[in-house]
Amino acid sequence: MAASAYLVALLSIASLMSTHNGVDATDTGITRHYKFDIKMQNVTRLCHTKGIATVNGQFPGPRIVAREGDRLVVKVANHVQNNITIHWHGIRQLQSGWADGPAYITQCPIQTGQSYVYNFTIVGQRGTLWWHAHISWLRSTLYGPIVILPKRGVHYPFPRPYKEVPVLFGEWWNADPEAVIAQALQTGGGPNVSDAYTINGLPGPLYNCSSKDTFKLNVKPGKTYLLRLINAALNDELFFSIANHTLTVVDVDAVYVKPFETDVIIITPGQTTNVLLKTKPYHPNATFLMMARPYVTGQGTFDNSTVAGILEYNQPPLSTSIKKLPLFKPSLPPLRDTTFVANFTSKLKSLASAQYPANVPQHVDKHFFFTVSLGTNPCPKNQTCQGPTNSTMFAASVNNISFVMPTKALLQAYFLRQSNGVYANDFPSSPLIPFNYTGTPPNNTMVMDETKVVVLPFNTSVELVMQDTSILGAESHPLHLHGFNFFVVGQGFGTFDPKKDPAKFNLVDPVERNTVGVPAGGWVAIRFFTDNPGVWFMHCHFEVHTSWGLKMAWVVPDGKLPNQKLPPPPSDLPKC
Ligand SMILES: *[C@@H]1O[C@H](CO)[C@@H](O)[C@H](O)[C@H]1NC(C)=O
Ligand SMILES: *[C@@H]1O[C@H](CO)[C@@H](O)[C@H](O)[C@H]1NC(C)=O
Ligand SMILES: *[C@@H]1O[C@H](CO)[C@@H](O)[C@H](O)[C@H]1NC(C)=O
Ligand SMILES: *[C@@H]1O[C@H](CO)[C@@H](O)[C@H](O)[C@H]1NC(C)=O
Ligand SMILES: *[C@@H]1O[C@H](CO)[C@@H](O)[C@H](O)[C@H]1NC(C)=O
Ligand SMILES: *[C@@H]1O[C@H](CO)[C@@H](O)[C@H](O)[C@H]1NC(C)=O
Ligand SMILES: *[C@@H]1O[C@H](CO)[C@@H](O)[C@H](O)[C@H]1NC(C)=O
Ligand SMILES: *[C@@H]1O[C@H](CO)[C@@H](O)[C@H](O)[C@H]1NC(C)=O
Ligand SMILES: *[C@@H]1O[C@H](CO)[C@@H](O)[C@H](O)[C@H]1NC(C)=O
Ligand SMILES: *[C@@H]1O[C@H](CO)[C@@H](O)[C@H](O)[C@H]1NC(C)=O
Ligand SMILES: *[C@@H]1O[C@H](CO)[C@@H](O)[C@H](O)[C@H]1NC(C)=O
Ligand SMILES: *[C@@H]1O[C@H](CO)[C@@H](O)[C@H](O)[C@H]1NC(C)=O
Ligand SMILES: [Cu+2]
Repeated sequence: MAASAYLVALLSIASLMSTHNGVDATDTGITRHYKFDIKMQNVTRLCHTKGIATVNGQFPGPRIVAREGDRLVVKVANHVQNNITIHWHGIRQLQSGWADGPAYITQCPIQTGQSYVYNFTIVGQRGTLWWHAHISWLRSTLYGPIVILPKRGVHYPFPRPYKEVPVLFGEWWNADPEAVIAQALQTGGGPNVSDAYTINGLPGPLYNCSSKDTFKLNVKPGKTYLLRLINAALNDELFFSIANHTLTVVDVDAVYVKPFETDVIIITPGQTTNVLLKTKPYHPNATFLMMARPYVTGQGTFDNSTVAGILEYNQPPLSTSIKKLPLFKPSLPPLRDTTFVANFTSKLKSLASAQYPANVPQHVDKHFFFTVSLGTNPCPKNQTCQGPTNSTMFAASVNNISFVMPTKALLQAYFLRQSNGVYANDFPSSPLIPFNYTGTPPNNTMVMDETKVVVLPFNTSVELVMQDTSILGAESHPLHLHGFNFFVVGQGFGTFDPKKDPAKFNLVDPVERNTVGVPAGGWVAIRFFTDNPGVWFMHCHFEVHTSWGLKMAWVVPDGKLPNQKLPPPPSDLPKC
């Protein structure tokens, strides 16, 4: 078994792709085994060498490749001093909530020397997802791609690419990110910003001492490449562009979209975007930079640097060498170009074809209105803090509740009917004290610190409007929902108007995804259907905001039918 697991892990996309034209349409999926050994590895970036937590010594971590319908069995063994969990970001986890991974939500952490087997199937998804650690800030180095190919014999709804390339954006700190967030939570201030962004772990030539650490994409003329873009950065939405090349967006968050062309992509942490890159018909006698840098909405300091990689055509004309070719740079939107972002997101639509329908809930059983916001907690009495004032610490909240992490896992507490003392069921469905959310902010910025959930009956269609607020400055928040995809039926700036705005909702072909940017000073409306029993985390995918409490959970009890029930926990589920 160990040998075959290793073999599967070594399979490249290319070798899987070679069987892609098979004719076996009755494929019901196979089981793919992976072994993830969490261990320290010394790596050097920006002339700093440090030990980082990795999977199997790789940074970024290993690529998981599977087909829609396959089962994944991943044994995670923890050989580092930190507690670890792994989350399979965007995987629906139908009836397999025990494998979802957020620490203290669906499981206790895998402690040093322990292991845990994540066992789940991929149902009805195709495209790119990713895995990452889901405890504290350890995902800064523990992340990797999940490539989901269509079922054997099923084609993409776009021309078959010549090659497929995962492109992961990350964020690098010379310091230990665990020390960075620990310091911020202690002082109440904003955490130190990163030292670089990375493409596939490499900062590239625009940073000091990093030009050899550059991601290079070697291409042939006249071919179509599928780039699987993943934003694994901790705290930054990113613009991305490749000089002199147009990209065609075909899939987001492992759901096909109506293709559209663009020179620039905006991608929030947690999101994935598959794009087709058509290379020039002839060798262009040039090389091209691909670059990413942040889209910024907040007031705080941020890492304003730029990561670059190189798009290089192979076999330059005999008379020239690659080094002598002219280099072109893409132009990226200004850091605060909200107009570009609104324009881009308005172009995202579900494919909504007969084969890939958009099953948008047309009626709503339960309505929710959540503010997503910054706020404050009081500074401990004997301390001077670095929050917005010296007597406050930064916090963040949903409906003014800053979620307090329990010390037992919610899913276990729910399943064993031991929620008493762990969590309460009375998370409010709308703010307790309404105000003009995008007008003059209230004087009192204090949050309530609680562990509360919403219980949603099985088979319920839910509409959730998420509203940013002006408390401590409007800022966009990439909200990620575990356990479900949702349809983004509407969004806008200012305060949501329940009388006028629903009339403009798109219930025909809205984009379906698992992470959506709530616009700075605006709102977004999503719909989803509770077809999955379990406890499902929802949180801002800016890690700093999650650390400050911008998170909550939904509890969905079992349905009546046998295939609507959560099975008992696996025997190796970690304890706490
Ligand atoms: C990393 O480097 C340190 C200091 O040079 C060394 O002690 C340690 O053994 C190295 N760790 C690994 C996993 O190579
Ligand atoms: C994974 O889950 C399936 C379905 O419950 C089960 O048949 C299989 O034995 C499990 N595999 C492992 C390695 O736990
Ligand atoms: C954060 O930055 C400050 C100022 O540069 C520095 O003194 C501090 O050590 C840094 N904190 C960490 C955890 O690296
Ligand atoms: C790249 O684009 C620039 C302007 O954006 C143009 O001047 C240049 O000729 C282009 N180069 C190639 C090789 O396409
Ligand atoms: C590239 O250079 C070669 C040889 O110098 C030349 O034949 C070719 O036309 C050039 N191609 C383009 C697109 O400029
Ligand atoms: C980034 O921020 C630093 C410090 O605020 C500033 O000096 C620099 O000009 C900024 N760089 C860019 C590209 O905006
Ligand atoms: C949106 O972007 C397209 C190009 O992609 C541009 O033609 C159009 O003018 C933009 N619309 C707005 C409102 O900025
Ligand atoms: C503040 O008081 C608490 C308990 O009274 C103590 O544990 C902590 O070390 C003190 N902190 C400072 C900065 O003095
Ligand atoms: C905290 O801020 C207040 C008001 O700005 C100021 O009067 C006070 O001296 C500050 N305290 C410390 C310890 O810096
Ligand atoms: C909320 O505040 C904004 C900005 O000041 C203002 O434009 C809007 O009219 C206010 N809305 C209501 C309902 O008062
Ligand atoms: C809020 O603060 C403003 C000025 O900072 C003050 O005029 C107003 O009375 C305060 N409102 C309340 C409810 O305390
Ligand atoms: C790891 O998790 C256990 C169980 O929640 C906890 O008791 C322990 O303090 C944690 N250890 C570290 C190093 O965080
Ligand atoms: Cu946020």
